[in-house]
Amino acid sequence: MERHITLGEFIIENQKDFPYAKGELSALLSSIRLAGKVVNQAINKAGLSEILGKAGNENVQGEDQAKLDVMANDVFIETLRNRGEICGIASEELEDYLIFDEDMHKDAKYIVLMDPLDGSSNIDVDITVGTIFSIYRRISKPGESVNKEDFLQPGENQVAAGYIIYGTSTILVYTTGNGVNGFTFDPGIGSFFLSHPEIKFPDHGKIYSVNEGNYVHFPTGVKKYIKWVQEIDEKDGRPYTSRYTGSLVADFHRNMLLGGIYLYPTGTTSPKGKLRLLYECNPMAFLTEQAGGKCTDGFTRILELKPTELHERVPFFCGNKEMVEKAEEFMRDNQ
Ligand code: P6P
Repeated sequence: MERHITLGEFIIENQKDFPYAKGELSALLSSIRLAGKVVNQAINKAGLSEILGKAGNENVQGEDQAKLDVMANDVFIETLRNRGEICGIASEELEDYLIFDEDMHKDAKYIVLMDPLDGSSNIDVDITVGTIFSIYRRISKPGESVNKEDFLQPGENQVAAGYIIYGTSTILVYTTGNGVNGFTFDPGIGSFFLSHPEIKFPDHGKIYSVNEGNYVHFPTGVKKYIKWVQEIDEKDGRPYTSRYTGSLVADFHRNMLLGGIYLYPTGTTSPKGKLRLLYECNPMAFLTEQAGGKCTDGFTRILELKPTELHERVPFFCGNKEMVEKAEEFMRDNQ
């Protein structure tokens, strides 16, 4: 009988994996776990509580904010503010970063970057959405003021990253650099239980995820890759299957479990691609590499990119190593 340990037990058993193993990881992840439970409950009853629809304002991306976007952002910020380990937060939903400067934060070592509710355009039509988070050690010294450089670190500096997928079940998936593990929420008990130990991309993938509505705007290399995956080649299992939900967390989770590639290339409507380097690409890239996959902007490893601004966007090629390398080959040959 497989032992179903809770997320809390798992974190404590693996505390040694986290730098300064003085319980910081436990505290950080337990606040993310708590906020995830609150957001999960709000999402599950959104249709009944007048919390669907637009909040009537735009976020820094110029996108209509859904009421649940705002709610999720507030829940994570307030829950994380209650931790002494965190000195600041940057969120896809906020123009600038937030500094936590109460006394309890003065010796804090960590910062959190997050997309509190990714894929929120799907909320009103009951399609899976997710929360994405990254944890970094601050660069400024405890006691110094938190500054923008703390938030503009390359993704390879992440000490932890993960997501919560609010789907047919709610699963928290995270890594601290020692593999990827998934925990399914049992609402009857109110705990997350280890359900997906040591997740790895399968050796071969046959799923491609891209919004082909933007095909005419894609770089030639992507157009040729898409035509290649649609050719008949029984030995190679082509044509591959197209699966695209409009929710990165849902497409990523499925592709990591079943094998696949997710692409958000450049296009005239998104000259640098749509996905945000800090809040979507870096955490997913950390998870990808820890699960044996590959994640680049078509040419360069995502985790090595040096951010220059909080909301910068980059092209995103993410998934099975051999699938990403094939797409990169088309990009190289068609520059
Ligand atoms: P499009 C959601 O807004 C998101 O950031 C990802 O979750 C999703 O994969 C992508 O954008 C969808 O973008 O342009 O295809 O609707």
